Amino acid sequence: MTALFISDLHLDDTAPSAVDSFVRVVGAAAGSVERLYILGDLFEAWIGDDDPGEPGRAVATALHAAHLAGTTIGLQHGNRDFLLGTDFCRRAGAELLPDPHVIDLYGCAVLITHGDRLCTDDTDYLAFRDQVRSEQWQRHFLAQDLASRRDYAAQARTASRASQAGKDPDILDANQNAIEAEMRAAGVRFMIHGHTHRPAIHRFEVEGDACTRVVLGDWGTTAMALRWDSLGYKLFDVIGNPL
Ligand SMILES: [Mn+2]
Repeated sequence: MTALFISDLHLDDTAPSAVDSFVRVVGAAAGSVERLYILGDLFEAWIGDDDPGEPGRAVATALHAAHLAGTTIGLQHGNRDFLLGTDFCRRAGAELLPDPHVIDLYGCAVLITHGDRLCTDDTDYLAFRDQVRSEQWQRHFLAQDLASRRDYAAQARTASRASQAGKDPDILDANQNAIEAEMRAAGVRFMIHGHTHRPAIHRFEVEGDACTRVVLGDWGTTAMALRWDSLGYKLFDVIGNPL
């Protein structure tokens, strides 16, 4: 069994080369990787499954081909594409997973999450998150026409950039207490997440137990992904190195 974990592709129609990289990686994974996990922010923005535009179509087509080749695809929401729904997942042959979610890898219980919930020092963001994850907000948003939703998404992105630029970088990182609380609550000693774009393998102790936290990287000219098979796991550049 081989599992591949990726996140933070932030695909949109302004950077077709990133979509091409994704399609290439998924094509190489198809059939040879048994489980592909996408831990959020596959898209830079998602305004609803009824948006007919690229890159949603190209991504769904590539994922569905991998699904048909025997790769199980698990998808989590990120803070940018939290409106990805059942219709997109059906087209992509993917399963929408809850966040957080615990999976079993060779007998090791591993918690997977996008990671934004761990950034507990960023209280403005967590308040915004609560608002946009409410059913009422989402129903109201999705009832608007596509042009209005597109305008809102563009404004939200500009506001998010401005807000992040004024914050101490430490505030935007995962909080160690939140990480440990999450691991204790789930009863795991291994966690994989994305979101912060700070790829690394962190080792620490919780209640005397050795714990590991793997952070995946965002996609640019390189993309740090995690591969896990019977020999162990490694964080590597999935764009520069064939699978
Ligand atoms: Mn994110």
